[in-house]
Amino acid sequence: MTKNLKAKYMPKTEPHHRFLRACQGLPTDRVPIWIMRQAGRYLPEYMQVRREAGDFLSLCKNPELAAKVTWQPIERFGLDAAILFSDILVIPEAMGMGLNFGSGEGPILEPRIDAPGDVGRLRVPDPEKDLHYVMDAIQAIRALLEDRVPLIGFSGSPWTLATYMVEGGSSRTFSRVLGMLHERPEVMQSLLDRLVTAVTDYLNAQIRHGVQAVQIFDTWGGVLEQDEFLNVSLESIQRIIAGLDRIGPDGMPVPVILFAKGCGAHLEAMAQSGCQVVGLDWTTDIGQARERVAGKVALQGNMDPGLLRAAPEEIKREAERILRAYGPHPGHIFNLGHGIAPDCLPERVAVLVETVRGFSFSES
Ligand code: 1CP
Repeated sequence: MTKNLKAKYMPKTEPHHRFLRACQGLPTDRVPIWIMRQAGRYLPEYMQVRREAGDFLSLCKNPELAAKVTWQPIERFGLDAAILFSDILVIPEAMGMGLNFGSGEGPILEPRIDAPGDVGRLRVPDPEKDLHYVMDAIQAIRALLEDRVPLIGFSGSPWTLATYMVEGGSSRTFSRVLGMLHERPEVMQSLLDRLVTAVTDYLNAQIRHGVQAVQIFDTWGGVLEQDEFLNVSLESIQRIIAGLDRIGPDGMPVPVILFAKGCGAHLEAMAQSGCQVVGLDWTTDIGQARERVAGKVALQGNMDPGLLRAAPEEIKREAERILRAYGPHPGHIFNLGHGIAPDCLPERVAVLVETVRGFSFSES
């Protein structure tokens, strides 16, 4: 009797989805897989919905269509997690910047941030109001998923968002944003501080509305010199993680995944940031990475996205090499080391997913 009562009223803290279990380092029946940028231009069905929406940003702002494209790669490949269809740059837009995804040449943010007064004019968004379309999309996606797979929410890191805001878009040299960091560090710090508040509020709102894990993308962390990565980018990420509500509305823990591209040298520091999972790009050996952080965090990754252009046998061989390099330990989530390219063939993605889903250590 006491036992039954206990079973009924104890909070359920052990998830059943293999992706969420792997995030917590719990054993799984097989290694879960999802793919960064899994919903996108390489899928003909995505292009069709994008045409229906008119353009990319209108698609992000239409909750029903955003839910539809979130579901497409799950349905096609049988992936183990869905990721909210949105973009990291909706935050600078909600802070008051103009955002345009021009055809071809990448995003444009204007007017770019330069003077201290520009930072002062940026508002800290109220996610329920200024980003309500994201919250509506989360609810629409959860309804469509029917708990078949968990939903990952996300944000860019303050440093990565700052690169786009100061450069006015994508960059190859990062000269303006690095110039601000070195020559006017106080302006950079005030921008990062504002972004820490904005991102913390935004991720907490995503959690309240039903995302079951969150990923922080520090795509451009690797542009920074070593101490700068730790003191500038990772420091601001740590403040965000410390401010997150770590239990979702369903009473389950909400794991945090930290993906910082080009930052494999800082694995130990990232593992101490408060996150549960570190995402690796393809330049670090995942077996060695596991030895460096075993028991502290789970690892996500880390196949070179360029290898999806290789022949099917080579894709299979590489996926199996990564699975064996990590070994038969809990806490591995298979993924690419960065987002999938728009020219990738969906059939090659299917080869990868089937390889991971069919892999078992007992047969190897
Ligand atoms: O349809 C289109 O033409 C738009 C292409 C596209 C898509 C599908 C962009 C433009 N963003 C997205 C969606 C997106 N972006 C998702 C959700 C989809 C999914 O993962 O299934 C996510 C998580 C992002 C995150 C994002 N946007 C990052 C971090 C991840 C990464 O790849 O490093 C970054 C840096 C962006 C900025 C961005 N968005 C889009 C472009 C062209 C860019 C610039 C990239 C650059 O500067 O190189």
